[in-house]
Amino acid sequence: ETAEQHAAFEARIRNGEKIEPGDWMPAEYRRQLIRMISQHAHSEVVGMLPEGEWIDKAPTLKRKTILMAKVQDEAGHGQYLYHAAETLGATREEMIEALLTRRAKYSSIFNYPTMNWADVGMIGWLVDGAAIKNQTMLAGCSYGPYSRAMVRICSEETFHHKQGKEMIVLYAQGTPEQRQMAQDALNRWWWPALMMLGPHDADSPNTGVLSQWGIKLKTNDEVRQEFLNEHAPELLEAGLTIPDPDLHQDADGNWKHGPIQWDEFWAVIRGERGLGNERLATRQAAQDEGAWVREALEAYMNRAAKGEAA
Ligand code: BYC
Repeated sequence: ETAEQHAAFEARIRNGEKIEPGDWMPAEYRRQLIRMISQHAHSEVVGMLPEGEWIDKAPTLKRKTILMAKVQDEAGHGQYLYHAAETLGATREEMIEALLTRRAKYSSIFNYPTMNWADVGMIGWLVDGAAIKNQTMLAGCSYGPYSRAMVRICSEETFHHKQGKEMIVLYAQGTPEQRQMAQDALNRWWWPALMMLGPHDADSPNTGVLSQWGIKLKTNDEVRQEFLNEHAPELLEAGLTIPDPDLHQDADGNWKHGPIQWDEFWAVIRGERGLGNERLATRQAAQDEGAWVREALEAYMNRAAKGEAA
């Protein structure tokens, strides 16, 4: 890597140009993108598990079809994102291996259990709401395939967000049991949703280089502030109580949260708290059970290459 190559690359970023597969890029730019995009893909796929558990328990056919469509969308998002990472030279096999051996992370949020039906609505409202704030920012990122994947993913996530909010607002106005179910879900998902947007900026080692190269256009705390400013007033308006005694609006109109339990965040990521071990065991089982399909495909491709396939 020469100083000239770096200077030309930095100039392209400054001009707002998209970097495309095959263009020259610093090895660290490629590494950071593979890390982030593959972790994002793993999050989509693991993210199917907490909600998928409720498909056969949905209270009505309408809710069931909405949930099935949502979970299917997450699988599609995983596909686009694995493909985006493949354009950087990562193989699907390496990425899956990194997930299953814990070398790659996935979002902390999916290690929390879904305890009641309102959790499905709360995930849509809060988790998809947080994801949209983060991903709208990433839609402007400097790597072409990732930024274009984000545009489509965000439009699908907007439906997910709306169905979650519609469900929770309805339950919050419903019977005492429904109101309690919605409140219980908020009590459990509020803090994990704030944490999911990543550590505070002072504790975020990757933000510097990601911002310099136009991958992250906002910091973790900036995105968290946007999330809070939209969701805190809407949850309160729905008649729910946000489980944070320190929550308040400052003189500039920004909503401020109390201290976040970062020990919990890191313990959840390491699999010491929550369902990390169960989630990975489920993915490992899916990998093992799908082995015969991959073998059959490979045998077919080999025969086709020799001109033998019918
Ligand atoms: N969980 O330097 P930092 C969805 C890690 S799926 C686990 O700030 P960065 C959906 C971080 O990786 C939404 N780990 O990192 C799907 C780093 O460790 P490594 C998923 C986390 O990259 C189904 C270390 O902490 N979205 O919407 O600058 C159903 C230090 O952090 C987390 C994406 O993946 C976390 N929450 O910023 C419903 C978006 N946060 O890798 C919904 C793409 C941080 O150095 N990713 N870490 O070992 C990003 O935008 C950024 O990677 C982050 C973190 C904002 C998440």
